[in-house]
Order: sequence, then structure tokens, then C-alpha cells
Amino acid sequence: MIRLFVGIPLPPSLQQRLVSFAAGIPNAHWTPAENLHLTLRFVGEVDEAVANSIHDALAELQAPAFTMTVAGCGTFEGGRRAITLWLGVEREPALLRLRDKVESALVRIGLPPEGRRFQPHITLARLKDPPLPKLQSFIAGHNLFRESVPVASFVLFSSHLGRGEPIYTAEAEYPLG
Ligand code: 3AM
Repeated sequence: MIRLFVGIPLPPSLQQRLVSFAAGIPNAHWTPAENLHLTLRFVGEVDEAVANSIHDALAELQAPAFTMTVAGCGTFEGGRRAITLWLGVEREPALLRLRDKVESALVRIGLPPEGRRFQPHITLARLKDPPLPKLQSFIAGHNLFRESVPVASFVLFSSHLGRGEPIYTAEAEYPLG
């Protein structure tokens, strides 16, 4: 079995820039630079045959290259206390269409549809019980961040969960036209 997700990696220069934000909130678990990405579609554990059909389906997908804009900062509330701290990604039509095409391609080959609304974001940290003033000041300090990057491909990542950080590996990369 292999744990997969479809995403857009960030250029190393932007990863380095974002990882430099990782300060000011006690007990935050910050995403390491190399793991900073945009998830288009989480897949989960699948066997090798399904992984191969996912790859074939994604390889056939056609969509244009576009510019992705990272802007804004916010949180998702998780279970009782877990909080995801993120930078937003603008909901531009080309990104939403790519996400829809990925979703349709995966559903066509028999994967269950994604039940959750697509909220494009880059996870900066996972927080447990953060002191609210520190969290608010982090958000206020980063909410005006804005950076656009060209997106010329998307990637099928595997995710290996171990004791430490998950290890994301680009299993295949699909060019955008
Ligand atoms: O891109 P982010 O960090 O928001 O949280 C996981 C990460 O999201 C998410 O998939 C991305 C790559 O691992 N993820 C992990 N398990 C998940 C699940 N069961 C999940 N998303 C939805 N359902």
C-alpha cells in the first residue's frame, strides 16, 4: 500500500521564505521547508494497481499552466484543540479548474469523491493550545503577505508517515500546457 496525494510543490526560494516565518508561536509544529506544498487532492492509502491507474489518469489530464498567488493567513480548527495555521492560495479559475479535473479523473477511475470543499492553502504549522495573543499577532503580521509563482506542473506525491516528519516524495510530475 502507498499513501498518496496530488499537489503543487512550491519553488525552493518560496519554501525558504515561508519557513523563515516559523517563529513566535510556542509549541507550534512548523512544516519543514521541503514539505511546504499545496494539496490539490488527498488520496490516502491505495494498492499498487490503483496507484498505477491514478498515475495513468493524471498523465492524460490536460490543463493550462497558470500563476498561483499565495496570500493571506488564517487557521482551520481541528478536533478539540488542534489548529492548522496556513497561508491562503487565491481561488483563481485556472487552479480551481485543475483541481476539478484532478477530482473528476480520480472519480472516473473509481475513487470515492472528495467530500470536503477545496480550500486552497499551504500548511505552515500545526498548533496545540496556542496562546491566542501570539496566534493573533502572527496572523496580523503575515496576513498581507502576497507572492505569485508560476505553476507549470503538478505532482503525485507519496507520503511516508513515521515517527518524525512525514516524507513526501514526488512519484510523478505532470506538465501543464
Ligand atoms: O496540505 P495539508 O497540510 O493541508 O493534512 C494532510 C496534508 O494536508 C492531508 O493531506 C495533505 C498531505 O498529507 N491529509 C492527511 N490525511 C488526510 C485525510 N484523511 C488528509 N486530508 C484529508 N483526509
